[in-house]
Amino acid sequence: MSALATASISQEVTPDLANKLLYYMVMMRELEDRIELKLYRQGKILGGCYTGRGQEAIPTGSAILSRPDDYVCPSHRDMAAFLIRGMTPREILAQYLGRVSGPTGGRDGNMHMGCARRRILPIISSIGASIPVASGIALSMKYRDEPNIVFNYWGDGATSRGDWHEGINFATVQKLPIVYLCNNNLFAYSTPLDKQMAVENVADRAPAYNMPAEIVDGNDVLAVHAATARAVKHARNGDGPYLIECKTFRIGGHSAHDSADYVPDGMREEWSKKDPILRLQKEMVDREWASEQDFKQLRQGILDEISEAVDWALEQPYPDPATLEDNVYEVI
Ligand SMILES: Cc1ncc(C[n+]2csc(CCOP(=O)(O)OP(=O)(O)O)c2C)c(N)n1
Repeated sequence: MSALATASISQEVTPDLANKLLYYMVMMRELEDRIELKLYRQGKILGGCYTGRGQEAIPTGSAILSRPDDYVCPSHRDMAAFLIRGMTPREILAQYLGRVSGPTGGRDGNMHMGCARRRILPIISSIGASIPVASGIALSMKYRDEPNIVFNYWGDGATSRGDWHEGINFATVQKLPIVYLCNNNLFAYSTPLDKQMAVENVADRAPAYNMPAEIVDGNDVLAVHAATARAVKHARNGDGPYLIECKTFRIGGHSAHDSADYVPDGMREEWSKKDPILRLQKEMVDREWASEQDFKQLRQGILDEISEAVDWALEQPYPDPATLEDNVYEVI
């Protein structure tokens, strides 16, 4: 089975679900903006700073369908997946600010974070490396006869790595319960799609593994949600992995230091018109579920929540240098 289909908008969306989706997309946007456009520029965040501006619909529309005992393996563009799994803005900000109260206890200052209790695999910096690990997690679930599944996220660039092919091959042969979410944002750092793969779509790679795949508009959170619901049903049913290729665009640079001058003129402006947040808001207004005033209130509440979390995180201590050698296997 390898049908490439364009998902239609789910008719089963309720106002409650739409509000939840909107909350997480706006929280991701505003939290990342605070991190990149303020804290990073104030010199409070060191090292790389990666955001998923314009891609919020992908982690939101999919991770919202995860159950507490499922596992999520996010990429560096999937802040909403962390939020949906229960990681708080306070914890995330403490992580970025290198404080002891963050998920890595101040060992790292960006998105290389996870949480075993919430079943979030930490982001692995080496692109493509999460795919075999996701296979391993899913295999353990299968061995234990657990009814859980894995959500594994990555970009188009990851699909040209050997790890991707090995991990997918193993998962499909073993019929592992995995939903793959590809954010195809048309660039892997500065490399455009046609310079790193000879097929038009990432989904075109799926038939080689006898894996079902579909292509969706990654800027349409309802379409991502509907496709994920199909994929989840497939994976929970024991029918093996399922790939959803979400077509999108990275509105910012690869990371905060990147002005992305390699992006052709006009492309960013064109994609900005397809902003996933504005799109859901329009849908909600058209269905008479919310008004512009509601959106303003929601955003203000989120901004207040973030400001409170920033103040809290800035008061947290840095790790004690005496703990430097804790949690390492061997000190040479
Ligand atoms: C093996 C490896 N090569 C290079 C890098 C540096 N790097 C980090 S993210 C990235 C781009 C990845 O592109 P893609 O998988 O499409 O994800 P996107 O950043 O577009 O979401 C690169 C080249 C890395 N982390 N790992």
